Amino acid sequence: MSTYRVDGMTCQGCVRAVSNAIQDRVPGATVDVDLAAGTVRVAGAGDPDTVRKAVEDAGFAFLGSAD
Ligand SMILES: [Cu+2]
Repeated sequence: MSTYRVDGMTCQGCVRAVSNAIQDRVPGATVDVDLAAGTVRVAGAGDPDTVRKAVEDAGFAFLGSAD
């Protein structure tokens, strides 16, 4: 389980976009977005770089690990 800080998420649509982008690249991953905190928790993904790419491709700013 890893937690990352992601900037720019403002609504449930953003939550869905980020979640889908990560799950597309990391099949089987469980993604838990905390909108208020601006964090994304990913279970089942070992590679932070893959998560970063997914977040950026979805149009959000990846700010690194929040662990
Ligand atoms: Cu949104």
